[in-house]
Amino acid sequence: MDMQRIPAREGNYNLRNYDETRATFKWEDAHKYFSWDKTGKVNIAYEAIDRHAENPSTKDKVALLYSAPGREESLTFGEISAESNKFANVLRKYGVHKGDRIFLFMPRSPEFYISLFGILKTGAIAGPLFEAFMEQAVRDRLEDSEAKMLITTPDLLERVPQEELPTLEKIILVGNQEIESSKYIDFYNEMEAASSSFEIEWMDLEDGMLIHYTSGSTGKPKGVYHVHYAMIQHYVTGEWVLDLKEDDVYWCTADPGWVTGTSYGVFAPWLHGVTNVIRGGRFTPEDWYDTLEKHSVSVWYTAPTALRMLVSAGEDLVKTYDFSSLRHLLSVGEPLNPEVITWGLKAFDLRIHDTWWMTETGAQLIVNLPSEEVRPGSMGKPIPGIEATIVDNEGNEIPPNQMGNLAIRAGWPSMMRGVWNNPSKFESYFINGWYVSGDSAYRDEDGYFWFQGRLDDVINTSGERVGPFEVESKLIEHPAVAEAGVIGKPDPQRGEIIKAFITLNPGFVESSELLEDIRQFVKTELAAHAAPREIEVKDSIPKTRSGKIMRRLLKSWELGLPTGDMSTLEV
Ligand code: 6R9
Repeated sequence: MDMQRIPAREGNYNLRNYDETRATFKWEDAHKYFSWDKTGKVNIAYEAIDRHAENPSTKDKVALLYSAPGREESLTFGEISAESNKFANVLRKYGVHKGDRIFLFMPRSPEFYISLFGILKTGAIAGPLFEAFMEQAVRDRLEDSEAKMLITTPDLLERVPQEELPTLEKIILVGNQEIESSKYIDFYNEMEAASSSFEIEWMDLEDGMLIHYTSGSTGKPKGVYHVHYAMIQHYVTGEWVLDLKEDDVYWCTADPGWVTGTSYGVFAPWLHGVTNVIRGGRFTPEDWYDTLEKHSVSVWYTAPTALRMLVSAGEDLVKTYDFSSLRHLLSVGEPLNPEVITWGLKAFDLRIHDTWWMTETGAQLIVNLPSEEVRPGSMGKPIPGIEATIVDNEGNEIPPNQMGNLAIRAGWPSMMRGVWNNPSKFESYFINGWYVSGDSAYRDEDGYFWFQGRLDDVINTSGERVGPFEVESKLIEHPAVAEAGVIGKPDPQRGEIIKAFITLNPGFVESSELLEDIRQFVKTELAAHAAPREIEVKDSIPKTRSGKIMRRLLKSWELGLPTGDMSTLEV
């Protein structure tokens, strides 16, 4: 079943002795990299930014290399430190304190990163929102977290239902606009007046740092809650897995609205003091290649959908660029097809290193290390400090080569510490001391893990996690839709696309205009990436006797598979 195995090349990798490190490593060993080893107090903003700004040899090093259509900018560690101090002062002035939830809803921009570190410096908990979210998605998240402030742009403001968010005291607007309400604060005016020195809030290791909302198969999105101590794992995986070295130019393509865009788009590179490329917007293959070439990127962390798009763009395009600086390639978010790895060897003369983890896990857990053999199709092996296994439904470990639920021994540093407002949801992840991921996988005799699929109905489209329930709920708000069932349909480029089955209310007749209207409705109220690419009208939607939509049956229909046990189907 294995494709050809790809051995590691000779190289000066940060982690060269996996087995030995695995046998001896304790998380406490990594405390020495941080100032809290002496003080017991911590702030990730200090370790990622201020520490390098205080050091004369790194103060003027470029931290952020930003480019977007129409804007190019670079900021040093010293500048981000000073600017985020200013922003922390602005937040303090308006009453932000430790533990408050402060949300960010804006495109990737230097202001985003300055604001994020400003928030963290006050001890508040940051909540980044993906810029494509529409009103419903924004409302759900700000409501559930009882956000006190929001930083956004005038363009995005119309998607914020302010009247329905009683806890939202102020909105900081990044962009030129007339300020008409006492609720609005002008980012640039306030920054101009603010002092660039700030007494950082020293936190305990287990104090809150970040909330990322993510989707499950039922209910509204869950606020996955992370603490400052997570940084130890961001740091260690930055060293071992990203293989970061002082002179690297690193680029992670993920948006900071998703966990990869914070853990590996912000924290891991800056904890290592590495120059970090941030590219705004969604891309074409030409944009990706331009960015890699223009900034002489040396370490690139991206996603299978992006790589598949590059494959489709063809090998001739690759040959027109100079990628001689590139030395390490990584992927996350979806299964990485072996064919893409084979293509990577040809196109870049490099292996692509798959990594597995989740919003809930906060950092990489199962990875392909640069010094280890790559088995194409496998997610790799657990990093030192992590125990991973496969369990059955009762939480008992099962032998190699048998499929089951991928599970991790609970208690690693970057593990979520809660689901906001939902302790029972949090508890439901754990059984017998294992965190149970909901991904099915098996482990081979040599300890490599092989992803098989999701065990629930969560959809993974272009690496973005979408809950079918949210899409169904939005669909039935459309006047024409009576019932809806939503599934992920396999797609060669995007992994899965969203397909909706609906029934129509009396008086509505199926037409392509109507279906397009329904699609647009989801797109404009929830998010573009959550809008079904395909909608099929049915006479009825199959449900269990207790009224649950049988998404699995819909999927079997779609794929032309046998429908299996239908004994719970409503008749
Ligand atoms: C970091 C991130 C998590 C889900 C996860 C799994 C899928 C992630 C993967 C992978 C196959 C990999 N996933 N990495 N599937 N191979 N290397 O993506 O977090 O958005 O929470 O998604 O993504 O199904 O459970 P998140």
